[in-house]
Amino acid sequence: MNIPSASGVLRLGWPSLERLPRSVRRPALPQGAGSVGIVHLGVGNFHRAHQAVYTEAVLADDPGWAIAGVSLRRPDMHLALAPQQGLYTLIERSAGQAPSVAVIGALRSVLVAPREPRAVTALLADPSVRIVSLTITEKAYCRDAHGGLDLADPLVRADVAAPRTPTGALGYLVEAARQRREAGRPGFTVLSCDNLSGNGSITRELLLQHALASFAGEPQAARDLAAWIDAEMSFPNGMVDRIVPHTTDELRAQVGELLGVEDAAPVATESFTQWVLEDRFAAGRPHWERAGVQFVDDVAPYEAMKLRLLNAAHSAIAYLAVPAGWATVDQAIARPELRHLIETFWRDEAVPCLPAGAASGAGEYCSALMTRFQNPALAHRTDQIAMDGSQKLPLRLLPTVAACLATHRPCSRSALILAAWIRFLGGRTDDGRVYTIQDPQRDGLVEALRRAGPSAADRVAAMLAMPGLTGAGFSAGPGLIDAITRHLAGLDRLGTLGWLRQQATRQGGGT
Ligand code: CS2
Repeated sequence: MNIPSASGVLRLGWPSLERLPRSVRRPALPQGAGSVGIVHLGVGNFHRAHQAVYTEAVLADDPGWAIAGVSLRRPDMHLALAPQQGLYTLIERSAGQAPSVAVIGALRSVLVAPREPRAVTALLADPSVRIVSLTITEKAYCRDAHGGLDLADPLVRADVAAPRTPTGALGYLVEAARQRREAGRPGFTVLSCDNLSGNGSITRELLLQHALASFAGEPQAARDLAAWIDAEMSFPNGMVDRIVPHTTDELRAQVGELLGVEDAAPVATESFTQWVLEDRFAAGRPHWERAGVQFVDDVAPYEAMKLRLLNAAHSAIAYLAVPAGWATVDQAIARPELRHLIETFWRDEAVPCLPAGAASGAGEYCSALMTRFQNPALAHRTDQIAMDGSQKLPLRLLPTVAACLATHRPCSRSALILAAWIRFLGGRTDDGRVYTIQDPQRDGLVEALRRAGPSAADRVAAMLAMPGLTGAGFSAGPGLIDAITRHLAGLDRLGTLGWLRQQATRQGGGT
């Protein structure tokens, strides 16, 4: 049955595939072929443009690894994809190249956990599922200021209090493990695809803590479950990389025109893509190496390079661009003053502070990054990257700051980025327009800034005192505090562009 959309245009789906232009790549397997071997928690655009695409590329040879998606909160993805039988358009756009368009069939369904929690646990406990992958964003790992499981987090508290009816990702994984163990079924691989350094190791640690806390009333059972998880499941570390903007109405309209049918959830991305994984899979894996996944013994150098160069620069761009009113990354980086900041941040602070083993090839890596940031075809919004700074900055920027401090290296650019974040939290552009701040710690941050008042020094002190921001092993000394304060006062006084200009014309500039 062809499903017409509200506008009367035919909807993307198996029946309408034959109408698509020849140039559009079709799904690897015919309708209904293959079976689910992966459950993915957190089906957003990143998953659909990254892991699902690698999987799609090998499904013809490996048909047992199709993906069942789970949304842990909102029904949007289910609502968009169910009428399309899970199919969606992937459009790869790079500057000066014709876009490449494909319909992806690897994602078979999307369950909405709050609506069908039992179906989700049953799926996770099904022995044909051998990998459970995650893109749940940094905040959903529920870590405390020291990186352990935050037992005070409302999600963790609820799941620990009622472990058989979980709501959070960790709670679901614990319950799946418990059910599998009880039923004598094998464990599975948990594959974190979020931007945390040591994402697999962190997930393992949090899951063990969650399991122990969940059955704290039966200590022996809790220990047995944790031991089973440790023995039967695996948690490879991985580095994922692809820039994937949110879907806009404009993209939907463009894809509709290109395809001649309507897709409610197309996803656009760049042609660049990278996935580096440790090859520790408890119950097998697809032949992802055939699709370009790099399997290595140690992901840490790749992760450090990506988080501290790409993601840190992204956040720097976002916190300067949003107050300046530069809507997209390519627009922002076209400003020579901002480009200068990013290039000197890389050259003088981030690259020299990379751990041994990560720095080789950093020069070429940075120039390739600049080209990716300049891609005008992506229209990657700066307010998308600006979300959740309290969760992201400790992972992507603070390791560089900590390494600079430890080696007595000036870190004025990092200080400027931190100042930009504090100013961004003020919620007003340079010309006084109000914007929304999205951050799980928003209320606390905004309230702390309000109490601090207008003085730059007081605002910096208030932010550095926030639990979790600076985390374990990092303490800002007077030099760094002064540098952040000077940049914040400068941004307040001259506005984003004025202050960046002044900085760009100065040479050096230590903390
Ligand atoms: C970005 C990332 O929004 C953000 O925080 O820095 O999503 C970034 O685009 C990806 O990590 C690129 O691989």
